[in-house]
Amino acid sequence: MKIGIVCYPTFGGSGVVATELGKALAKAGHKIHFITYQQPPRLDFFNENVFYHEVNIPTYPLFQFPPYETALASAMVNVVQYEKLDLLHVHYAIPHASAAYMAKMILRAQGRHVPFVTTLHGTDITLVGKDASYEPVVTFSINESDGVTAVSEHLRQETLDQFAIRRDIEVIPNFIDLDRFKRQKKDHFKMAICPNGEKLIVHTSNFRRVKRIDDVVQIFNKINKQIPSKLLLSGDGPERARIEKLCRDMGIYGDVRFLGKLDAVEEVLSVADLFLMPSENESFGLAALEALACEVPLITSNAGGLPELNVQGVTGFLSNVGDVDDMVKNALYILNDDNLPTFKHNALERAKEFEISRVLPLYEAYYEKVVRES
Ligand code: GMT
Repeated sequence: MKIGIVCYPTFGGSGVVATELGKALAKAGHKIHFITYQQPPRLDFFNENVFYHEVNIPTYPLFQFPPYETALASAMVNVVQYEKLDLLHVHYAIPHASAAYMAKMILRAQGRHVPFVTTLHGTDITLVGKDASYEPVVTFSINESDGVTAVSEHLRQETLDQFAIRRDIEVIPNFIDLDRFKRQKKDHFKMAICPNGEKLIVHTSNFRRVKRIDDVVQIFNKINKQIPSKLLLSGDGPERARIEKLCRDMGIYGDVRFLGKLDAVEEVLSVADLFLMPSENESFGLAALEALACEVPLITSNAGGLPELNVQGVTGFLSNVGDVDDMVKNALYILNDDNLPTFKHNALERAKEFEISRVLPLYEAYYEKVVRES
């Protein structure tokens, strides 16, 4: 098939899912056209089936807010026309689904039919989409999509609960490429960070409030008092400066390292003993799946779709949002040398259930159904 993929070119989350999906589809022989305002970070390889179309967003003194959605819809129209696409797949509803609807209507007026699939990733529903400023357009464009997928059963249910949706939503979970995300031998790195055999705890995110990074720091501080440990924080975002100050104020800055946005997060995960994700909400938790693939057990909240990934007492533990003491108690249990090897083994076994080779056929079958029925 010839498929157009629209996404945010982000280091994590929906941008990574969209890019990795496109790469895998291209390897499977489909022609994949990425339509984004910037090269997605993971689109870092050459494949004869991958094409990149940058959305041009001209500015004008009148525009306090350049009309991105208009530019994106126009780009979709052009790419569908000239590349004769069979399908558009937009990741993250806002504003990609309404732009796709606009493109579809323009193409229809020209006598060309192109269906579009919208994948809901989480905050487009749980945070931003619910806002009254966006809700009518989000509801409309979900209902008008030719296919809709959500990355967890929880997100599917929440979408049905929060919006007036009158169509089916297919659950297709996040996935992982185990050829890339695997535990690598990085002993020198571990020695440099943990010279005295400390345990290594990792958190990766976009440093937004929804990630509850205060809890990450509090959990780490309490663990460190019982089991000498170090904390690596990878990623960047609006909360980072405040969290750095918090670590200084708590007197633990020497045990915490801020790594910024990393291309090869799997290298850090390769030396980790525990991954923390105490999020307020998390539709799936792709970063936690990446940790599992690198044999790192999880301490997570039980929010959103996390119970669909993290298996209580097997791959780690889940606690109520904000229950730092329970998370610390569970973390100490995992980090006990008698328990850690079992959790690491279980982590990889669980990650295998989300291997990309299992999930790719679900998308392919869904595309075929949408094209057939639209
Ligand atoms: O984690 C983020 O805040 C980024 C966000 C995004 O939309 O890029 O991630 C969401 O989509 C990911 C891929 O489907 C999910 O694994 C994340 O759980 C989800 N984030 C939230 O729900 C907060």
